[in-house]
Parts: sequence; structure tokens; C-alpha cells
Amino acid sequence: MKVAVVGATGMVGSVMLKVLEERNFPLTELIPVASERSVGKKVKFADKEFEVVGLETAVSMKPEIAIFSAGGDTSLEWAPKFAEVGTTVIDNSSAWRMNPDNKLVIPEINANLLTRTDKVIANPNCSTIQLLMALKPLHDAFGIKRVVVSTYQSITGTGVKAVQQLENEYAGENGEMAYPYPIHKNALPHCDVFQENGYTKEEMKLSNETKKILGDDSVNVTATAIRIPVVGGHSESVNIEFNKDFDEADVRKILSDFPGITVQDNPAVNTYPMPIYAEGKDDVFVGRIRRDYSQPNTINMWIVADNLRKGAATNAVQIAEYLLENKLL
Ligand code: 11C
Repeated sequence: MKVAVVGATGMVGSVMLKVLEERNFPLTELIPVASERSVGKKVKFADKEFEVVGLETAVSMKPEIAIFSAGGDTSLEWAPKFAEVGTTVIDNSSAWRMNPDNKLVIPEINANLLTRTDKVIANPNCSTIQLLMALKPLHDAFGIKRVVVSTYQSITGTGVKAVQQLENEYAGENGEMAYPYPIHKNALPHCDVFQENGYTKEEMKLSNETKKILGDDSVNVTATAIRIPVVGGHSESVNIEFNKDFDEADVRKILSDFPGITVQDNPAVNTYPMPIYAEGKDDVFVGRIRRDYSQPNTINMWIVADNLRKGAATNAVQIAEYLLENKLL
């Protein structure tokens, strides 16, 4: 199994390499790919060094799988070129997600949709993945009518420039700004770019991607996405209105039984999910589960996950594992 990692020198790309290694993905050849200025650099994988190649070289090597995390423009241009030589692309950008011909996949939820003809498969947005991991089993059990979500997103979602901005501000130094305002000691109600409707692209992703992944346009999501000076992962305060009443104990059991979810919920001893504990882990953590007494059939919860892992790299590698296990390559 020849695997290309496109964007291998980037923040998500390096987590992709780590996750492939940790999960012992059965690759026979690793092809780290990056932009021309990184060609010739070395990346480490399984105690060996691999030389970074350019996109054209990588296509000519005809990998079975290419996992992309190199931005939407690179995906739009290069994913079809890989697909043409028979490579299955798993793309972490937003470029293909809402295209009706491309599947948008969280393996625990809808990998069963994948077939051998899917050559460009989209990995959902990080804040969508962790939300949907909790919504899916609850939707199956009670039917979800409406979700109100406020996110508290890690600066790693923006990339290395944002991490540098926080470090500079923390150290009291000037430097390049990833955000229009300081992020240290601040909260920005602004993730990704504003749209004409007053929402940001990140907020619209939460609403649109949810409908596509659940395959149900009746599930309405309204979102406010906030950037906070946190590194370990994204957090979400989520209010869910069901079509019918529920038992709180059943909600806890349903979430605990779902693969990839860990319930951390014991207020008596201050147990609840937090990004400092989610960092470096693959699970999605759910806590603060409690009935919303302000209206019927409604529950509140708090969902935290490492946005670079289950929100990006781990989900992509799980898709690759599914394709392999089900002989879909
Ligand atoms: C953030 N969710 O935290 C973004 C990062 O559409 O894949 C990932 C953007 C995307 O800012």
C-alpha cells in the first residue's frame, strides 16, 4: 500500500504521519508531499527519514491512497489528477465537502456509503466531526429537531501562524498576526470568513455538513463559532431539541455505547471534558449532560475533542482503514 500525505510538513500533515504510525497503517511506501519550497526536506516516519516530493512527482508514483491536508485550492487542482491515475483521495479541506458527487464521511456514522467508485472522499470540518459523533446516536434514538451550538475553538484550527501569534503575544513580542485582533486574553467571535448572511463560513459548515452527514435535511443547526486562546482542542456547548422525550440515563448510555465517544460527566467530583485532557487523544469527550428545563424534549451537553486528531488526521486515517478493510481501493 503506497500512501501519499499531501501537506506532510504542515500542522495537520505531521499529525497524519503520527496517526498512521501509531495505528500501524499497513503502508509499504510513504510519499510525503509538499509545496515546491519544501521539496527535498526530510520527514520522520517509523524511525526512518523520507524525502519530501512535489505534487507532480507524487502523481507519477501512483499511490493507492493520498491523504490531503494542503488547503482547498491545492485539493481542487490536484485531487482530480491523483484520481485520474487511480489514487483514492481523502481530502481534509472544505473544497469537495458539499459537492453532491463526493461523500462526506465520519467512519462511525456513514462509511457504509463508500464504494470503489469514490475517488475523492471528503473529511468533514473538525468542529462538525466532534458534534456529529454525539448527534448521530441521539438522532437515531430520539430524532433531532434543532441544535444550537456555540464553539470554543483552538488556535491550532487556524494553523501555525496563529500558534505563533499567541506565543508572541504571551511573550510580549510583536510579530505577524493571524487574526485581526490579539488572541491572548481574548475571545474572537470570528472563525473563518464572514458570509453575506452574517454568519461565518465555519458556522455555516456546522449547519450544512450536519444535514449531509446525517442524510437528513430536517435537522436544523444554528451556530456561533468563537476562537479562544487554547491549544489542545475544540469545545462546544450544545443544546439539542429532540422530536420526542428522552430519559437522561438513556442519553448517557447511548453516548457511552457509541464507538469513539467517552462520557466524562460527574459534577460531584468536577469531572467534565476539557481540551487539556482531550489533546493527543482520538476520542470525542462528552459531559455536562443535563435536561434543558426551559422547554420540552431538550438537553444540554459539552463536547470536546482534539481538532487535529478526530477532527482531522484520525478521521482521515480511519477512512483509509475502512477502504482497505472493505477492499474498496
Ligand atoms: C478552524 N475548523 O478551527 C477550522 C479549521 O474547513 O477544514 C479547519 C477548516 C476546514 O478554524
